[in-house]
Amino acid sequence: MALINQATKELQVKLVYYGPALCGKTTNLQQVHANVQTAPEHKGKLVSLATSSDRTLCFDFLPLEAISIKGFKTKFQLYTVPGQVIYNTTRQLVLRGVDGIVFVADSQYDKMAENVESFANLQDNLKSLRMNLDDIPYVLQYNKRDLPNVAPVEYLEYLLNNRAVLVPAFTGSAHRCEGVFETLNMITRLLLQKYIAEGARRAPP
Ligand SMILES: Nc1nc2c(ncn2[C@@H]2O[C@H](COP(=O)(O)OP(=O)(O)OP(=O)(O)O)[C@@H](O)[C@H]2O)c(=O)[nH]1
Ligand SMILES: [Mg+2]
Repeated sequence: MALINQATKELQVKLVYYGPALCGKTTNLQQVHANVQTAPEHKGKLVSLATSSDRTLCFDFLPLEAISIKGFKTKFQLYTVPGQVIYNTTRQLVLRGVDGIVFVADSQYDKMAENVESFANLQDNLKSLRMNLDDIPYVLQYNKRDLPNVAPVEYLEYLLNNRAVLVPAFTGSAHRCEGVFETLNMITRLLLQKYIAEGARRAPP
């Protein structure tokens, strides 16, 4: 759950990058860490627990302190889940207390079943935590657009962006940092809108 302190105007939010194995979640965080425009003291360490072949074993974690937005000093905690199917318990743990989600899909044609399975797994895991994707801001990133065998964006939209409310979707080539900040900026904007609006509703008249 986001921690909002109206007195000190501080907001702390947890963002989780979700998606199938090898879709590029960790790469997104590495690019954010390498390229974010923030004072060094506001950029935390990128902590990764990986196997010897660089697959996320537990999670990647990157704390970021943004300069104040609309008067709120905002801290973002960015996590990725391990995409490999066997690590579902870890995915559930990482999702606990999530405020916003970036679902990273692998655009390659032969990854469509894995994308759909991972998106369904996300909804199942949220349910097991008594949460609902309808209530959580999320965006989609169609990654690996640089590869030759990618599905058209319309097809990815048809498969993944077909719920009652259409959500923002971005194409990306995360290893070249393309689409990485567009995606992050949008989810942070959605979160700030949500929490600042909620804060305003709760504020005394
Ligand atoms: N061609 C290409 N390769 C990419 C892109 N994004 C990531 N990769 C590569 O894909 C591989 C897997 O990327 P990761 O970021 O480790 O994937 P992940 O989603 O964290 O995988 P898990 O931790 O196993 O769930 C790495 O070799 C990346 O360099 C991209 O946009 N295009
Ligand atoms: Mg990873």
